[in-house]
Amino acid sequence: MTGMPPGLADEAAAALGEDEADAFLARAGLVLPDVAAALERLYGDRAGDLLGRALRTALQAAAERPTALRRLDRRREIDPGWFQSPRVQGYVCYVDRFCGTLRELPGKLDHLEALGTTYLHLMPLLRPREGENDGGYAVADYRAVDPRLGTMADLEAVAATLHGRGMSLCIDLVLNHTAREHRWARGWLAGDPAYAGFYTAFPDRQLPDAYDATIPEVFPDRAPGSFSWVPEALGGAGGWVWTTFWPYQWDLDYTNPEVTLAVLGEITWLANRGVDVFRMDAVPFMWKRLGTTGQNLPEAHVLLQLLHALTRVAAPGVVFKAEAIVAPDDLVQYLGAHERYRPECELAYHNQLMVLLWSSLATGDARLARQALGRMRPIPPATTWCTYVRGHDDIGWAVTDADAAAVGLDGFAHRRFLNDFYSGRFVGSFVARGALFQENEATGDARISGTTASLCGIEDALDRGDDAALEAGLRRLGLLYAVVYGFGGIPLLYSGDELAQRNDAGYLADPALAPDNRWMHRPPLDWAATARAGDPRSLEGRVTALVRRLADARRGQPALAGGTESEVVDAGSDAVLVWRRRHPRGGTFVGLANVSARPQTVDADTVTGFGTFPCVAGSDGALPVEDGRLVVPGLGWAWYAE
Ligand code: OTU
Repeated sequence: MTGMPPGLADEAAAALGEDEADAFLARAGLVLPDVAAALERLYGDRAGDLLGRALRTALQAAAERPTALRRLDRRREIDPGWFQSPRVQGYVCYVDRFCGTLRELPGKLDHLEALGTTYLHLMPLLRPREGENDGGYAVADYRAVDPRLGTMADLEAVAATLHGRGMSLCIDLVLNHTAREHRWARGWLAGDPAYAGFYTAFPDRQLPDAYDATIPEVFPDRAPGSFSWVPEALGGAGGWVWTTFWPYQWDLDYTNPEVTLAVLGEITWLANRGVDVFRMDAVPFMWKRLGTTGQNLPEAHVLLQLLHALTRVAAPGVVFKAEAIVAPDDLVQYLGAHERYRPECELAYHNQLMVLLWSSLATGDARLARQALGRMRPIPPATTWCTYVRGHDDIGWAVTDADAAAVGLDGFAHRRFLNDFYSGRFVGSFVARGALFQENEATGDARISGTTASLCGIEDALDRGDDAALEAGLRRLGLLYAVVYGFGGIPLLYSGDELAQRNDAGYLADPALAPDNRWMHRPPLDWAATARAGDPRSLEGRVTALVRRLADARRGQPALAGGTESEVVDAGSDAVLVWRRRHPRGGTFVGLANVSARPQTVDADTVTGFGTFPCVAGSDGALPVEDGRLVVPGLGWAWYAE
């Protein structure tokens, strides 16, 4: 049995005062066995000494925690499921592309409030390296804001303003790697003993080749393999530095506990600036082992659990969101779905739902979605999903061969079909204006870039002046967001989607952005179009009205709270996705979405009592009943609830 490190209780009392120290020690005591076990698992003999140092890092952060944030913590300790409420609805944007700078942000919150936003995810904003920086995912300093966006004081002011409005703030935390310009990387390269072992370099290709043999490539077109030659490495002899992503993003080596402690210091320091949710970037990659894919290793989970527990000892109101774009069985693990539950991340991106929705629209068939969603393992009640239609990244077709085979599809052929379809190469039911991202000649893999509206066929319809195609495109966009807002979990509205913004070619003019076509779906928010959104007949007005309708309807649905999961139901039509949620404290919610262009009927009785529930929202109002079956119009959706 591990005890509290000697002296810690007195230090806590001195740093925090009696009352706060009591709460701090209670929190620490609760996670102590798990933290000690995690340290031992990762660092063996060194664990004993590390425990004291880790808890002292947490104590220091607790002592520095501003009063207003402590008050928020207290509220969240009383209501630990605060992020599971149906009133929590997200908006995702880049500060510069949304409003310019952090200073201007508080003045733009009315736009968000009108959309029902209570959770704001600001895309990478910590100081990145100069020049190419992967959209801010190459961080040179975790304790500074990108000067183009403002200062740390501005970020704190934004957090305080959001909290004042009952909103929470999410920022990206990129911990798999730093920019090669980060102080730690410079120190390591220069041989400073304080940073010894912070990164990994090999003198020759022997081990890099051995690792590369089983690690899939993330950016095969311009960054093949997982290592980059750095002439200054290894004392000037040169070495292959571990760089999973771009050559300027150097992977931190978490087998070194000094890295873990340093990172804990950065997380807790940022938590004290007012961040509520950390989007933990690229977590599957944080631990490596020869002969594996280098993703989703058990130690990566132990590491996350460790960082999570210690962060919450310092800042109990803070929540982690996993960004793990991996296969469904691997994905649920980030929510702590282990044999024995240990908190890890409270939130994770529901990449499966996102991918399956786009797949369903392309085929006009919901069977694959039903199959893959239906067999996902349950997630712990203390966690929930972030559901989304589009994000800042490409869409990678995470459809497993097994799920494809179960509905009579060939996985590889289906993924290829989806790439053809969404890059407009497939002349099918609608023309999606996406582009291929990271086409890999060797494996035949590729991913898709493009905005929601462009992928839904809206851009093509507008260009051709085809009103019927435009209507269909709008119905697709509406259907996607209706599923995402009604599925349970935090729905994320991606900036620009509220205005059906199309692909943006502006990035091609900037040499640092031009080679990465993900920028086509990161358009600056079109404020002129927000003015048009006041006109309910305009394109923008219609989409904005739809989002507001979803947001309003959602808020009033207790069954959309977390703590329970959606169950996918076969209601007798292969083209209609039907899901049902039952809230433990009463209330049932049923959602339907017809992914085909033709009307379909579903069996009202299959879904218990379903025909008798009132329709709380829908593309076409309450669904008509014919011969005991409900008729769902083409690309129509409806929410029913009792
Ligand atoms: C993330 O994405 C970010 O979302 C990207 O924008 C960054 O480029 C990247 O990390 C590096 O920081 O592979 O294609 O399973 O899929 O972390 C995007 C997680 C990515 C990875 C994901 C990564």
